[in-house]
Amino acid sequence: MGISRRKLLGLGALAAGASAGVTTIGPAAAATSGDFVPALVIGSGYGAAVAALRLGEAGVRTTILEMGRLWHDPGHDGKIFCATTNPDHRSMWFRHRTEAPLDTFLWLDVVNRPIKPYPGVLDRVHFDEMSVYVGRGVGGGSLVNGGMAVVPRRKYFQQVLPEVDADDMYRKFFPLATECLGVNDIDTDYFTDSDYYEFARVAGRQAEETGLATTFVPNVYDFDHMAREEAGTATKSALAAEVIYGNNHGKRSLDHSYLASALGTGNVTIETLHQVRDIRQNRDGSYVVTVDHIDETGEVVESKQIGCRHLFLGAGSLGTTELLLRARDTGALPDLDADVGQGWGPNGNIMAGRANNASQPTGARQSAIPVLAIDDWDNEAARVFAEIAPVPAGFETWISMYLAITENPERASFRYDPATDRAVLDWRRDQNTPSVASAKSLLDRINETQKTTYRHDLFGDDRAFADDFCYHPLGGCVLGNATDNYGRLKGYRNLYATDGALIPGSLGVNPFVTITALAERNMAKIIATDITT
Ligand code: FAE
Repeated sequence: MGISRRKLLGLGALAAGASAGVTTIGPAAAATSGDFVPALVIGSGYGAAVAALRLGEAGVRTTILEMGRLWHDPGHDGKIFCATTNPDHRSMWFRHRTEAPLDTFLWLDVVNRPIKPYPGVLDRVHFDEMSVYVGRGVGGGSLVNGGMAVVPRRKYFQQVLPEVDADDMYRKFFPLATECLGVNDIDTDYFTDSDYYEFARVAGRQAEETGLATTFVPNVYDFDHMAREEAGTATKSALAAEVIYGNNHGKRSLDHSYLASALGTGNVTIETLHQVRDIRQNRDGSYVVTVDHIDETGEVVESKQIGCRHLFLGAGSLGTTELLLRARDTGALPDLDADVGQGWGPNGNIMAGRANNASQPTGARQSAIPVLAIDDWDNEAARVFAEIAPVPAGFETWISMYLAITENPERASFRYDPATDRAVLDWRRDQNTPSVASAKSLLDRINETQKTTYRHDLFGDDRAFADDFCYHPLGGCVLGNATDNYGRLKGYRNLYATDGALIPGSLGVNPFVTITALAERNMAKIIATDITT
Protein backbone atom coordinates (compact mmCIF):
# COMPACT_ATOMS: atom_id res chain seq x y z
CA MET A 1 0.00 0.00 0.00
CA GLY A 2 1.51 3.32 -1.04
CA ILE A 3 1.58 6.04 1.58
CA SER A 4 0.45 9.52 0.67
CA ARG A 5 2.16 12.72 1.75
CA ARG A 6 -0.99 13.65 3.64
CA LYS A 7 -0.94 10.42 5.60
CA LEU A 8 2.76 10.88 6.38
CA LEU A 9 2.03 14.33 7.77
CA GLY A 10 -0.74 12.85 9.89
CA LEU A 11 1.48 10.07 11.19
CA GLY A 12 4.00 12.75 12.14
CA ALA A 13 1.31 14.58 14.11
CA LEU A 14 0.38 11.34 15.88
CA ALA A 15 4.03 10.68 16.74
CA ALA A 16 4.33 14.19 18.18
CA GLY A 17 1.17 13.59 20.22
CA ALA A 18 2.56 10.42 21.73
CA SER A 19 4.53 12.14 24.50
CA ALA A 20 3.31 11.64 28.04
CA GLY A 21 0.67 14.12 29.13
CA VAL A 22 -0.16 15.37 25.61
CA THR A 23 -3.89 15.13 24.89
CA THR A 24 -4.15 17.44 21.87
CA ILE A 25 -3.02 16.14 18.48
CA GLY A 26 -3.10 18.36 15.42
CA PRO A 27 -2.89 22.04 14.52
CA ALA A 28 -5.31 23.63 17.00
CA ALA A 29 -4.43 24.62 20.54
CA ALA A 30 -6.04 22.57 23.33
CA ALA A 31 -9.75 23.41 23.41
CA THR A 32 -10.78 25.65 26.26
CA SER A 33 -14.26 26.25 27.58
CA GLY A 34 -16.16 28.69 25.41
CA ASP A 35 -14.29 27.77 22.21
CA PHE A 36 -16.25 27.55 18.98
CA VAL A 37 -15.25 25.32 16.04
CA PRO A 38 -17.00 24.91 12.68
CA ALA A 39 -17.33 21.13 13.14
CA LEU A 40 -17.12 18.78 16.10
CA VAL A 41 -16.92 15.00 15.77
CA ILE A 42 -17.64 12.88 18.84
CA GLY A 43 -15.61 9.64 18.89
CA SER A 44 -12.84 8.42 16.58
CA GLY A 45 -14.05 5.04 15.32
CA TYR A 46 -14.93 4.24 11.70
CA GLY A 47 -17.83 6.62 11.12
CA ALA A 48 -16.14 9.44 12.99
CA ALA A 49 -12.85 9.00 11.15
CA VAL A 50 -14.55 9.20 7.75
CA ALA A 51 -16.43 12.33 8.80
CA ALA A 52 -13.22 13.99 10.05
CA LEU A 53 -11.25 13.17 6.90
CA ARG A 54 -13.91 14.43 4.51
CA LEU A 55 -14.51 17.60 6.57
CA GLY A 56 -10.78 18.26 6.78
CA GLU A 57 -10.39 17.77 3.03
CA ALA A 58 -13.23 20.21 2.42
CA GLY A 59 -11.31 22.82 4.39
CA VAL A 60 -13.53 22.70 7.49
CA ARG A 61 -11.71 23.14 10.80
CA THR A 62 -12.76 20.12 12.80
CA THR A 63 -12.16 18.88 16.33
CA ILE A 64 -12.54 15.22 17.31
CA LEU A 65 -13.42 14.55 20.96
CA GLU A 66 -12.37 11.01 21.96
CA MET A 67 -12.82 9.62 25.48
CA GLY A 68 -9.95 7.11 25.16
CA ARG A 69 -6.19 7.66 24.89
CA LEU A 70 -3.87 7.86 21.94
CA TRP A 71 -2.17 4.47 21.69
CA HIS A 72 1.22 5.41 20.25
CA ASP A 73 3.69 5.59 23.16
CA PRO A 74 5.36 2.47 24.54
CA GLY A 75 4.75 1.51 28.17
CA HIS A 76 7.14 0.16 30.83
CA ASP A 77 7.91 -2.96 28.73
CA GLY A 78 8.65 -1.05 25.52
CA LYS A 79 5.32 -2.08 24.04
CA ILE A 80 2.28 0.05 23.33
CA PHE A 81 -0.28 -2.69 24.03
CA CYS A 82 -0.13 -5.60 26.46
CA ALA A 83 -0.34 -9.21 25.33
CA THR A 84 -3.72 -11.00 25.32
CA THR A 85 -2.19 -13.82 27.34
CA ASN A 86 -0.57 -11.48 29.87
CA PRO A 87 -2.96 -8.55 30.36
CA ASP A 88 -2.14 -5.53 32.51
CA HIS A 89 -3.74 -2.13 33.19
CA ARG A 90 -3.60 -1.27 29.45
CA SER A 91 -6.05 -4.04 28.58
CA MET A 92 -9.40 -2.74 29.82
CA TRP A 93 -11.25 0.51 30.44
CA PHE A 94 -11.17 1.28 34.19
CA ARG A 95 -11.43 -2.25 35.56
CA HIS A 96 -10.06 -4.05 38.60
CA ARG A 97 -10.10 -7.32 36.67
CA THR A 98 -10.04 -8.25 32.99
CA GLU A 99 -13.25 -9.57 31.40
CA ALA A 100 -12.13 -11.60 28.38
CA PRO A 101 -14.76 -13.28 26.17
CA LEU A 102 -13.33 -16.76 26.81
CA ASP A 103 -13.64 -16.71 30.55
CA THR A 104 -12.39 -20.10 31.74
CA PHE A 105 -10.43 -23.09 30.47
CA LEU A 106 -11.40 -26.55 31.74
CA TRP A 107 -13.64 -24.49 34.06
CA LEU A 108 -10.49 -23.07 35.66
CA ASP A 109 -10.23 -19.37 36.38
CA VAL A 110 -6.94 -19.03 34.51
CA VAL A 111 -7.83 -16.43 31.88
CA ASN A 112 -8.73 -13.20 33.66
CA ARG A 113 -6.38 -11.22 35.91
CA PRO A 114 -6.61 -8.46 38.48
CA ILE A 115 -5.54 -5.15 36.93
CA LYS A 116 -5.13 -1.55 38.01
CA PRO A 117 -7.94 0.78 36.79
CA TYR A 118 -6.72 2.76 33.80
CA PRO A 119 -8.18 4.03 30.48
CA GLY A 120 -7.38 0.70 28.82
CA VAL A 121 -8.21 -0.11 25.22
CA LEU A 122 -11.08 -2.61 25.50
CA ASP A 123 -14.37 -2.01 27.30
CA ARG A 124 -17.18 -4.40 28.08
CA VAL A 125 -20.38 -2.44 28.62
CA HIS A 126 -22.87 -4.32 30.75
CA PHE A 127 -26.62 -4.16 30.38
CA ASP A 128 -29.05 -6.46 32.24
CA GLU A 129 -28.99 -9.38 29.80
CA MET A 130 -26.38 -8.43 27.21
CA SER A 131 -22.88 -7.06 27.38
CA VAL A 132 -21.10 -5.36 24.52
CA TYR A 133 -17.37 -5.20 23.75
CA VAL A 134 -16.13 -1.87 22.34
CA GLY A 135 -12.76 -0.23 21.70
CA ARG A 136 -11.62 2.89 23.58
CA GLY A 137 -8.95 5.15 22.18
CA VAL A 138 -7.97 7.04 19.03
CA GLY A 139 -9.30 4.60 16.42
CA GLY A 140 -12.19 3.14 18.47
CA GLY A 141 -13.02 -0.46 17.61
CA SER A 142 -10.21 -0.63 15.03
CA LEU A 143 -7.71 -0.91 17.90
CA VAL A 144 -9.16 -4.13 19.31
CA ASN A 145 -11.04 -5.86 16.53
CA GLY A 146 -10.08 -8.88 14.44
CA GLY A 147 -9.64 -6.72 11.35
CA MET A 148 -12.03 -8.85 9.25
CA ALA A 149 -13.13 -6.60 6.43
CA VAL A 150 -16.20 -8.07 4.79
CA VAL A 151 -18.51 -6.47 2.23
CA PRO A 152 -22.05 -7.70 2.95
CA ARG A 153 -24.09 -9.68 0.47
CA ARG A 154 -25.85 -7.20 -1.76
CA LYS A 155 -29.25 -8.84 -1.37
CA TYR A 156 -29.11 -8.78 2.42
CA PHE A 157 -27.74 -5.22 2.48
CA GLN A 158 -30.70 -4.13 0.35
CA GLN A 159 -33.06 -5.88 2.75
CA VAL A 160 -31.46 -4.16 5.77
CA LEU A 161 -31.17 -0.66 4.27
CA PRO A 162 -33.66 -0.63 1.38
CA GLU A 163 -33.64 3.16 1.04
CA VAL A 164 -29.90 3.28 0.29
CA ASP A 165 -29.00 3.10 -3.40
CA ALA A 166 -27.17 -0.25 -3.58
CA ASP A 167 -25.64 0.53 -6.99
CA ASP A 168 -23.96 3.57 -5.49
CA MET A 169 -22.70 1.56 -2.54
CA TYR A 170 -21.36 -1.42 -4.47
CA ARG A 171 -19.87 0.58 -7.35
CA LYS A 172 -18.45 3.47 -5.39
CA PHE A 173 -18.52 3.48 -1.61
CA PHE A 174 -17.63 -0.11 -0.70
CA PRO A 175 -14.58 -0.01 -3.04
CA LEU A 176 -13.62 3.41 -1.63
CA ALA A 177 -13.88 2.20 1.98
CA THR A 178 -11.95 -0.98 1.22
CA GLU A 179 -9.17 1.01 -0.44
CA CYS A 180 -8.90 3.66 2.28
CA LEU A 181 -8.96 1.07 5.08
CA GLY A 182 -6.08 -0.85 3.46
CA VAL A 183 -7.90 -4.16 3.13
CA ASN A 184 -5.81 -7.08 1.82
CA ASP A 185 -6.18 -10.83 1.24
CA ILE A 186 -4.14 -13.65 2.65
CA ASP A 187 -1.91 -15.41 0.12
CA THR A 188 -3.40 -18.88 -0.24
CA ASP A 189 0.05 -20.53 -0.39
CA TYR A 190 0.95 -18.84 2.88
CA PHE A 191 -2.35 -20.02 4.39
CA THR A 192 -1.71 -23.58 3.26
CA ASP A 193 1.84 -23.68 4.61
CA SER A 194 1.74 -21.57 7.76
CA ASP A 195 2.16 -23.31 11.13
CA TYR A 196 -0.15 -20.66 12.53
CA TYR A 197 -3.23 -21.52 10.45
CA GLU A 198 -3.56 -25.23 11.23
CA PHE A 199 -6.61 -24.32 13.39
CA ALA A 200 -8.34 -22.78 10.37
CA ARG A 201 -7.31 -25.54 7.94
CA VAL A 202 -8.66 -28.23 10.31
CA ALA A 203 -12.00 -26.47 10.87
CA GLY A 204 -12.25 -25.64 7.16
CA ARG A 205 -11.69 -29.27 6.16
CA GLN A 206 -14.27 -30.42 8.67
CA ALA A 207 -16.81 -27.95 7.27
CA GLU A 208 -16.14 -29.13 3.72
CA GLU A 209 -16.48 -32.77 4.78
CA THR A 210 -19.89 -31.75 6.14
CA GLY A 211 -20.88 -30.28 2.78
CA LEU A 212 -20.54 -26.66 3.95
CA ALA A 213 -18.89 -23.93 1.87
CA THR A 214 -15.91 -22.02 3.22
CA THR A 215 -14.60 -18.67 2.11
CA PHE A 216 -11.50 -16.57 2.79
CA VAL A 217 -12.15 -13.37 4.71
CA PRO A 218 -10.18 -10.20 3.77
CA ASN A 219 -8.51 -8.26 6.58
CA VAL A 220 -6.79 -4.97 7.41
CA TYR A 221 -3.91 -6.85 9.04
CA ASP A 222 -0.93 -6.58 6.69
CA PHE A 223 -0.41 -10.18 5.51
CA ASP A 224 3.08 -9.37 4.19
CA HIS A 225 3.99 -8.32 7.72
CA MET A 226 2.50 -11.55 9.05
CA ALA A 227 4.61 -13.62 6.63
CA ARG A 228 7.70 -11.72 7.83
CA GLU A 229 6.66 -12.44 11.42
CA GLU A 230 6.65 -16.12 10.63
CA ALA A 231 9.97 -15.86 8.78
CA GLY A 232 11.48 -14.18 11.85
CA THR A 233 12.25 -10.90 10.08
CA ALA A 234 9.51 -8.81 11.74
CA THR A 235 8.42 -8.54 15.36
CA LYS A 236 5.53 -10.87 16.05
CA SER A 237 2.12 -9.39 16.77
CA ALA A 238 -0.73 -11.45 15.21
CA LEU A 239 1.58 -14.43 15.62
CA ALA A 240 2.21 -13.47 19.25
CA ALA A 241 -1.51 -13.74 20.08
CA GLU A 242 -2.09 -9.98 20.04
CA VAL A 243 -5.56 -8.79 19.11
CA ILE A 244 -8.32 -7.87 21.59
CA TYR A 245 -6.03 -5.72 23.76
CA GLY A 246 -4.41 -4.19 20.68
CA ASN A 247 -1.80 -5.16 18.06
CA ASN A 248 1.68 -3.71 18.47
CA HIS A 249 2.48 -4.26 14.77
CA GLY A 250 0.91 -5.17 11.47
CA LYS A 251 -2.62 -3.87 11.86
CA ARG A 252 -3.88 -0.98 9.75
CA SER A 253 -6.06 0.46 12.49
CA LEU A 254 -7.73 3.80 11.81
CA ASP A 255 -4.83 5.78 13.28
CA HIS A 256 -2.77 4.37 10.39
CA SER A 257 -5.44 5.02 7.74
CA TYR A 258 -8.36 7.47 7.89
CA LEU A 259 -7.30 9.35 11.02
CA ALA A 260 -3.71 9.84 9.81
CA SER A 261 -5.08 11.22 6.53
CA ALA A 262 -7.54 13.43 8.41
CA LEU A 263 -4.76 14.93 10.55
CA GLY A 264 -2.68 15.35 7.39
CA THR A 265 -5.24 17.78 5.96
CA GLY A 266 -4.02 20.28 8.55
CA ASN A 267 -7.62 21.04 9.52
CA VAL A 268 -8.33 18.27 12.03
CA THR A 269 -7.38 18.20 15.71
CA ILE A 270 -7.99 15.31 18.10
CA GLU A 271 -8.57 15.86 21.81
CA THR A 272 -8.03 12.60 23.72
CA LEU A 273 -9.37 11.63 27.16
CA HIS A 274 -12.29 13.94 26.36
CA GLN A 275 -15.61 12.33 27.23
CA VAL A 276 -18.70 14.11 25.97
CA ARG A 277 -21.46 14.21 28.58
CA ASP A 278 -24.23 16.10 26.87
CA ILE A 279 -25.25 18.16 23.88
CA ARG A 280 -27.63 21.07 23.50
CA GLN A 281 -28.52 23.76 20.99
CA ASN A 282 -28.14 27.54 21.11
CA ARG A 283 -30.87 29.89 19.92
CA ASP A 284 -28.90 30.58 16.72
CA GLY A 285 -28.98 26.86 15.81
CA SER A 286 -25.36 26.13 16.76
CA TYR A 287 -24.59 23.34 19.24
CA VAL A 288 -22.76 23.18 22.55
CA VAL A 289 -21.27 20.02 23.98
CA THR A 290 -20.24 19.54 27.57
CA VAL A 291 -17.08 17.48 27.63
CA ASP A 292 -15.06 16.19 30.59
CA HIS A 293 -11.32 16.09 30.18
CA ILE A 294 -10.27 13.14 32.35
CA ASP A 295 -6.84 12.04 33.51
CA GLU A 296 -5.47 8.50 33.57
CA THR A 297 -7.09 7.84 36.94
CA GLY A 298 -10.50 8.79 35.51
CA GLU A 299 -10.67 12.03 37.54
CA VAL A 300 -12.21 14.99 35.71
CA VAL A 301 -9.45 17.56 35.20
CA GLU A 302 -11.71 20.08 33.55
CA SER A 303 -15.26 20.25 32.29
CA LYS A 304 -15.60 22.36 29.15
CA GLN A 305 -18.34 23.74 26.95
CA ILE A 306 -17.38 23.72 23.27
CA GLY A 307 -19.59 25.21 20.58
CA CYS A 308 -19.89 24.21 16.94
CA ARG A 309 -21.97 24.75 13.84
CA HIS A 310 -21.99 21.13 12.63
CA LEU A 311 -22.07 18.25 15.14
CA PHE A 312 -21.28 14.68 14.09
CA LEU A 313 -21.96 11.81 16.47
CA GLY A 314 -19.55 8.94 15.90
CA ALA A 315 -19.46 7.51 19.43
CA GLY A 316 -20.60 4.08 18.23
CA SER A 317 -24.01 2.43 18.51
CA LEU A 318 -24.02 2.67 22.32
CA GLY A 319 -22.34 6.06 22.71
CA THR A 320 -24.23 7.93 20.01
CA THR A 321 -27.58 6.53 21.10
CA GLU A 322 -26.96 7.40 24.75
CA LEU A 323 -26.00 11.01 23.98
CA LEU A 324 -29.06 11.49 21.78
CA LEU A 325 -31.48 9.85 24.21
CA ARG A 326 -30.15 11.93 27.09
CA ALA A 327 -30.53 15.08 24.98
CA ARG A 328 -34.08 14.23 23.95
CA ASP A 329 -35.36 13.02 27.28
CA THR A 330 -33.81 15.74 29.45
CA GLY A 331 -35.36 18.33 27.13
CA ALA A 332 -32.05 19.60 25.71
CA LEU A 333 -32.99 18.50 22.16
CA PRO A 334 -36.70 17.75 22.61
CA ASP A 335 -37.52 17.53 18.91
CA LEU A 336 -35.40 14.44 18.31
CA ASP A 337 -37.50 11.66 16.83
CA ALA A 338 -39.24 8.98 18.92
CA ASP A 339 -37.20 6.47 16.90
CA VAL A 340 -33.98 7.48 18.68
CA GLY A 341 -33.12 4.47 20.87
CA GLN A 342 -34.92 1.94 18.66
CA GLY A 343 -33.77 -0.81 16.32
CA TRP A 344 -30.79 -2.23 18.22
CA GLY A 345 -29.37 -5.72 17.65
CA PRO A 346 -26.11 -7.67 18.25
CA ASN A 347 -25.68 -8.73 14.58
CA GLY A 348 -26.72 -12.25 15.58
CA ASN A 349 -23.35 -12.83 17.34
CA ILE A 350 -22.93 -16.22 19.04
CA MET A 351 -19.63 -17.86 20.04
CA ALA A 352 -19.12 -21.58 20.46
CA GLY A 353 -16.25 -24.06 20.62
CA ARG A 354 -16.09 -27.68 19.45
CA ALA A 355 -13.88 -30.31 21.09
CA ASN A 356 -11.89 -32.11 18.40
CA ASN A 357 -10.65 -35.67 18.69
CA ALA A 358 -7.04 -36.27 19.68
CA SER A 359 -6.28 -37.07 16.03
CA GLN A 360 -7.27 -33.53 14.98
CA PRO A 361 -4.95 -31.10 16.80
CA THR A 362 -5.55 -27.44 15.98
CA GLY A 363 -2.00 -26.29 16.73
CA ALA A 364 -0.19 -24.77 19.68
CA ARG A 365 0.73 -21.84 17.45
CA GLN A 366 -2.23 -19.81 16.20
CA SER A 367 -2.45 -16.48 14.42
CA ALA A 368 -4.79 -14.14 16.27
CA ILE A 369 -6.20 -12.95 12.93
CA PRO A 370 -9.08 -15.05 11.53
CA VAL A 371 -9.05 -15.58 7.77
CA LEU A 372 -11.57 -18.31 6.99
CA ALA A 373 -15.35 -18.53 7.42
CA ILE A 374 -18.10 -21.05 6.85
CA ASP A 375 -20.69 -19.41 4.64
CA ASP A 376 -24.11 -20.99 5.11
CA TRP A 377 -26.08 -17.79 4.64
CA ASP A 378 -28.07 -19.28 1.76
CA ASN A 379 -29.56 -21.83 4.13
CA GLU A 380 -32.95 -20.21 4.66
CA ALA A 381 -33.75 -22.39 7.65
CA ALA A 382 -30.68 -21.17 9.59
CA ARG A 383 -28.61 -18.43 7.99
CA VAL A 384 -25.08 -18.42 9.45
CA PHE A 385 -21.76 -16.84 8.51
CA ALA A 386 -19.36 -18.49 10.98
CA GLU A 387 -15.83 -17.24 11.30
CA ILE A 388 -13.24 -19.76 12.37
CA ALA A 389 -11.64 -18.01 15.32
CA PRO A 390 -8.29 -18.79 16.92
CA VAL A 391 -7.69 -19.85 20.51
CA PRO A 392 -4.12 -18.58 20.78
CA ALA A 393 -3.39 -20.13 24.18
CA GLY A 394 0.18 -21.08 23.32
CA PHE A 395 -0.47 -24.80 23.79
CA GLU A 396 -2.57 -27.45 22.05
CA THR A 397 -6.26 -27.18 22.99
CA TRP A 398 -7.97 -29.29 20.26
CA ILE A 399 -10.63 -26.55 20.15
CA SER A 400 -12.34 -25.30 16.99
CA MET A 401 -13.80 -21.92 17.93
CA TYR A 402 -16.41 -19.99 15.94
CA LEU A 403 -17.88 -16.53 15.93
CA ALA A 404 -21.23 -17.17 14.27
CA ILE A 405 -23.06 -14.24 12.71
CA THR A 406 -26.66 -15.36 12.39
CA GLU A 407 -29.89 -13.89 11.09
CA ASN A 408 -32.08 -12.88 14.00
CA PRO A 409 -35.11 -10.62 13.55
CA GLU A 410 -35.22 -9.72 17.27
CA ARG A 411 -34.49 -6.08 18.13
CA ALA A 412 -34.19 -4.15 21.36
CA SER A 413 -34.45 -0.52 22.39
CA PHE A 414 -32.68 1.85 24.75
CA ARG A 415 -34.45 4.09 27.22
CA TYR A 416 -32.98 6.95 29.21
CA ASP A 417 -32.87 6.29 32.95
CA PRO A 418 -32.86 9.66 34.77
CA ALA A 419 -31.77 8.04 38.05
CA THR A 420 -28.43 6.91 36.60
CA ASP A 421 -28.29 9.37 33.69
CA ARG A 422 -27.51 6.36 31.46
CA ALA A 423 -29.14 4.59 28.54
CA VAL A 424 -30.60 1.21 29.50
CA LEU A 425 -30.93 -1.58 26.94
CA ASP A 426 -33.98 -3.85 27.16
CA TRP A 427 -32.47 -6.82 25.23
CA ARG A 428 -33.53 -10.10 26.87
CA ARG A 429 -31.34 -13.18 26.79
CA ASP A 430 -34.16 -15.28 25.28
CA GLN A 431 -34.15 -13.00 22.22
CA ASN A 432 -31.00 -14.84 21.23
CA THR A 433 -32.87 -18.16 20.98
CA PRO A 434 -33.09 -17.98 17.15
CA SER A 435 -29.35 -17.20 16.92
CA VAL A 436 -28.35 -20.07 19.19
CA ALA A 437 -30.63 -22.42 17.24
CA SER A 438 -29.01 -21.42 13.93
CA ALA A 439 -25.44 -21.69 15.23
CA LYS A 440 -26.28 -25.03 16.83
CA SER A 441 -27.86 -26.44 13.70
CA LEU A 442 -24.68 -25.67 11.72
CA LEU A 443 -22.22 -26.95 14.35
CA ASP A 444 -24.36 -30.02 15.12
CA ARG A 445 -23.89 -31.05 11.48
CA ILE A 446 -20.11 -30.74 11.82
CA ASN A 447 -20.11 -32.63 15.12
CA GLU A 448 -22.08 -35.38 13.43
CA THR A 449 -19.65 -35.90 10.55
CA GLN A 450 -16.59 -35.52 12.78
CA LYS A 451 -17.98 -37.55 15.71
CA THR A 452 -17.14 -34.68 18.02
CA THR A 453 -18.92 -32.63 20.65
CA TYR A 454 -19.04 -29.11 22.14
CA ARG A 455 -16.75 -27.50 24.72
CA HIS A 456 -18.74 -26.53 27.80
CA ASP A 457 -15.87 -25.14 29.87
CA LEU A 458 -15.06 -21.84 28.16
CA PHE A 459 -17.74 -19.30 29.05
CA GLY A 460 -17.64 -19.34 32.84
CA ASP A 461 -20.37 -21.95 33.33
CA ASP A 462 -21.61 -25.03 31.44
CA ARG A 463 -22.90 -23.32 28.31
CA ALA A 464 -21.73 -24.42 24.89
CA PHE A 465 -23.05 -21.21 23.27
CA ALA A 466 -22.07 -17.74 24.45
CA ASP A 467 -25.28 -15.80 23.93
CA ASP A 468 -24.86 -12.98 26.44
CA PHE A 469 -22.22 -10.78 24.81
CA CYS A 470 -21.52 -9.36 21.37
CA TYR A 471 -18.82 -7.59 19.38
CA HIS A 472 -21.08 -6.02 16.76
CA PRO A 473 -23.54 -3.57 18.37
CA LEU A 474 -25.71 -2.07 15.63
CA GLY A 475 -28.59 0.40 15.70
CA GLY A 476 -30.19 2.85 18.12
CA CYS A 477 -30.35 5.70 15.62
CA VAL A 478 -31.47 3.95 12.48
CA LEU A 479 -31.00 5.53 9.06
CA GLY A 480 -34.30 6.62 7.56
CA ASN A 481 -36.09 6.35 10.95
CA ALA A 482 -34.36 8.51 13.56
CA THR A 483 -32.49 10.30 10.76
CA ASP A 484 -33.16 11.14 7.14
CA ASN A 485 -31.60 8.98 4.43
CA TYR A 486 -28.13 10.53 5.05
CA GLY A 487 -27.80 10.42 8.83
CA ARG A 488 -29.19 13.92 9.53
CA LEU A 489 -31.10 13.74 12.81
CA LYS A 490 -34.79 14.44 12.33
CA GLY A 491 -35.96 17.60 14.07
CA TYR A 492 -32.58 19.43 13.81
CA ARG A 493 -30.27 20.97 11.23
CA ASN A 494 -26.51 20.33 11.14
CA LEU A 495 -26.74 17.39 13.55
CA TYR A 496 -25.63 13.99 12.24
CA ALA A 497 -25.14 10.35 13.25
CA THR A 498 -22.28 8.75 11.34
CA ASP A 499 -21.56 5.33 12.89
CA GLY A 500 -22.91 1.85 13.63
CA ALA A 501 -25.98 3.37 15.31
CA LEU A 502 -27.38 3.92 11.78
CA ILE A 503 -27.57 0.21 10.93
CA PRO A 504 -30.66 -1.62 12.17
CA GLY A 505 -29.28 -4.49 14.23
CA SER A 506 -28.06 -6.97 11.61
CA LEU A 507 -25.78 -7.10 8.58
CA GLY A 508 -24.96 -10.76 8.08
CA VAL A 509 -21.20 -10.08 8.15
CA ASN A 510 -18.75 -8.15 10.34
CA PRO A 511 -19.77 -4.51 10.21
CA PHE A 512 -16.86 -2.08 9.95
CA VAL A 513 -16.56 -1.99 6.14
CA THR A 514 -20.26 -1.18 5.90
CA ILE A 515 -20.08 1.46 8.66
CA THR A 516 -17.17 3.07 6.78
CA ALA A 517 -18.81 2.89 3.35
CA LEU A 518 -22.12 4.24 4.63
CA ALA A 519 -20.33 7.12 6.34
CA GLU A 520 -18.51 7.85 3.04
CA ARG A 521 -21.83 7.92 1.19
CA ASN A 522 -23.49 10.17 3.75
CA MET A 523 -20.52 12.52 4.01
CA ALA A 524 -20.37 12.93 0.21
CA LYS A 525 -23.93 14.23 0.33
CA ILE A 526 -23.49 16.32 3.47
CA ILE A 527 -20.30 18.02 2.27
CA ALA A 528 -21.95 18.80 -1.07
CA THR A 529 -25.17 20.21 0.33
CA ASP A 530 -24.85 21.25 3.99
CA ILE A 531 -21.35 22.61 4.42
CA THR A 532 -20.22 26.05 3.32
CA THR A 533 -16.63 27.01 4.03
P1 FAE B 1 -16.50 2.64 17.36
O1 FAE B 1 -15.43 2.07 16.52
O2 FAE B 1 -17.02 1.85 18.50
O3 FAE B 1 -15.96 4.04 17.89
C1 FAE B 1 -16.65 4.82 18.81
C2 FAE B 1 -15.63 5.70 19.53
O4 FAE B 1 -16.32 6.71 20.26
C3 FAE B 1 -14.75 4.95 20.52
O5 FAE B 1 -13.41 5.28 20.30
C4 FAE B 1 -15.23 5.46 21.88
O6 FAE B 1 -14.21 5.50 22.86
C5 FAE B 1 -15.72 6.85 21.54
N1 FAE B 1 -16.76 7.37 22.45
C6 FAE B 1 -17.87 6.73 22.87
N2 FAE B 1 -18.62 7.53 23.68
C7 FAE B 1 -17.94 8.74 23.72
C8 FAE B 1 -18.18 9.96 24.39
N3 FAE B 1 -19.27 10.16 25.15
N4 FAE B 1 -17.28 10.97 24.26
C9 FAE B 1 -16.17 10.80 23.50
N5 FAE B 1 -15.88 9.64 22.85
C10 FAE B 1 -16.76 8.62 22.95
O7 FAE B 1 -17.76 3.08 16.48
N6 FAE B 1 -15.91 -5.64 13.07
C11 FAE B 1 -15.50 -6.05 11.86
O8 FAE B 1 -16.01 -5.58 10.84
N7 FAE B 1 -14.51 -7.02 11.75
C12 FAE B 1 -13.95 -7.60 12.85
O9 FAE B 1 -13.06 -8.44 12.72
C13 FAE B 1 -14.39 -7.18 14.14
N8 FAE B 1 -13.88 -7.75 15.27
C14 FAE B 1 -14.21 -7.20 16.49
C15 FAE B 1 -13.56 -7.67 17.64
C16 FAE B 1 -13.78 -7.05 18.87
C17 FAE B 1 -13.08 -7.56 20.09
C18 FAE B 1 -14.66 -5.94 18.95
C19 FAE B 1 -14.90 -5.23 20.25
C20 FAE B 1 -15.32 -5.48 17.81
C21 FAE B 1 -15.11 -6.11 16.58
N9 FAE B 1 -15.71 -5.65 15.42
C22 FAE B 1 -15.35 -6.14 14.20
C23 FAE B 1 -16.73 -4.58 15.47
C24 FAE B 1 -16.19 -3.23 15.00
O10 FAE B 1 -14.98 -2.92 15.65
C25 FAE B 1 -17.27 -2.17 15.28
O11 FAE B 1 -18.41 -2.52 14.53
C26 FAE B 1 -16.82 -0.78 14.89
O12 FAE B 1 -15.67 -0.39 15.60
C27 FAE B 1 -17.93 0.23 15.14
O13 FAE B 1 -17.55 1.45 14.55
P2 FAE B 1 -18.24 2.81 14.98
O14 FAE B 1 -17.76 3.88 14.09
O15 FAE B 1 -19.71 2.58 15.08
